[in-house]
Amino acid sequence: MNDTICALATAPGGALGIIRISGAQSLEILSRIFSKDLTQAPANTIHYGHIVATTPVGSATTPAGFPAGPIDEVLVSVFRAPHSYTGEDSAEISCHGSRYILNKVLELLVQNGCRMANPGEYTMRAYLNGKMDLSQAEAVADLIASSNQATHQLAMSQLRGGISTQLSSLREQLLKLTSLLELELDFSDHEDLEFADRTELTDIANKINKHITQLSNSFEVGQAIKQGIPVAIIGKTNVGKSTLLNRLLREDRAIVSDIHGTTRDTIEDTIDLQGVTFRFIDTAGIRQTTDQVEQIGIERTFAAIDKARIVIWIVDKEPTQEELAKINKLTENKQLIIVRNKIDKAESESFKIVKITLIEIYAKHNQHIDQLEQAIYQAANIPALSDSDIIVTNARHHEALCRAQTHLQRVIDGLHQQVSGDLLSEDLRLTLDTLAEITGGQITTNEVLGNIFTHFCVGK
Ligand SMILES: Nc1nc2c(ncn2[C@@H]2O[C@H](COP(=O)(O)OP(=O)(O)OP(=O)(O)O)[C@@H](O)[C@H]2O)c(=O)[nH]1
Ligand SMILES: [Mg+2]
Repeated sequence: MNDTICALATAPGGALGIIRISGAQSLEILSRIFSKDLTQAPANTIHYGHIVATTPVGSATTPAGFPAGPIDEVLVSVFRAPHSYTGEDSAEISCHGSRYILNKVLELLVQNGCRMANPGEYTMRAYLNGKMDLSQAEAVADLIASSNQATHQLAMSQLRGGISTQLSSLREQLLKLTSLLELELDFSDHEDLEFADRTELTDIANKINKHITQLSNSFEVGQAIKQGIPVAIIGKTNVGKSTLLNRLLREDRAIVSDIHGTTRDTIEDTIDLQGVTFRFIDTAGIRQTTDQVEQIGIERTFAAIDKARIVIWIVDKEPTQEELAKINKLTENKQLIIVRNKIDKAESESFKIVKITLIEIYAKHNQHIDQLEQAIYQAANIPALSDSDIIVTNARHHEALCRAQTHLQRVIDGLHQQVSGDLLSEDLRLTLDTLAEITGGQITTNEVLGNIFTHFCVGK
């Protein structure tokens, strides 16, 4: 924490490259290689100048491996503690994006006293200096990784303290419960005093439990949004599954032919619908076959159904009641969309299927695909991604919420079984501590922190 660190903060290949420096010595070290003295530079100022291997005043000889003249013409932004990203004195050098220049500047910084930063070290310092809590620090990594509107919005809400707010409200309620319980303990000898009875305590505990459950349950949809919502496209051979995949992806991704059993393996790709990523999986058509390879493909179809949240079942003629029953059983707990393809084949009349989403398309000529996309988006049942709807996306948070639930459940059971207040207090304390791990209140060991921040990119 005492070192002054440096790293390249931008991806290679751009017109500019930004080098970040942070730590107490930042401006002193930088001044040794910059054409101006920045040690007294005020906070939040930008300085134009040159990076040079030898300071203009001082030694005249250029170190081996460096050009005699300026290395680059740059802008330096100066930040002062505590008003910087890390909370420390820091600077950002905007260089030209040449790999040679950037390497030379970093080399010079290290020669003059900086250490190369570890992945996520800037954000870790920001956390340790109290600039943000741990869940916000993790949101920074999610924000950098966000690739669409939904993942961006989830990361932004977490960065703005969405989860932290929910947790502090839970904390307040848990503390209230603790104090009511302690009141019971302190005055339990006074028979004439009335306390909150245990039914009331149970009510409060149940309310908290409901809130925690809601948060931990949101993880499933959070994961789906982060990784792309899996949609399996299934049906008999030759009904047009691969044609539909190609229409949805707007490219000829899968081979289409009128030979039954064309697709023998699963084919996956993603598209964004209304800012949410969907992962479509085209599958081998389901039929009786003696072909071993096709049989393996069909087994994969069942595995794909298993993993999917949404199943699109394509038919080209009216399914029998028996087929319908089979599909319903196969897609229990999933959103099923029945798609009738080849509506151009005029001999078929309208289906009599009721109560199930049925979309009619003409995949070959790209007709009604937009209607189907709308149905897919609705089936995904994405909650409104507003600030008030907190969706847990982080596995560490989810794990802590589940543990907190276990502790709280012991409190609820204990209240019911007339367990003594001091034992209940202990479980309440564990619930509080476990929830505090999410924002970092109870996490101090370097190992745990190291683990969280190594997943960041260098320079953040
Ligand atoms: N008439 C008509 N033909 C279609 C339509 N959609 C697809 N087809 C044709 O149906 C045949 C089968 O299409 P595929 O997309 O390969 O069907 P599949 O379900 O992937 O077939 P398998 O991979 O064998 O299971 C091809 O000849 C397509 O051109 C449609 O809307 N109308
Ligand atoms: Mg196919």
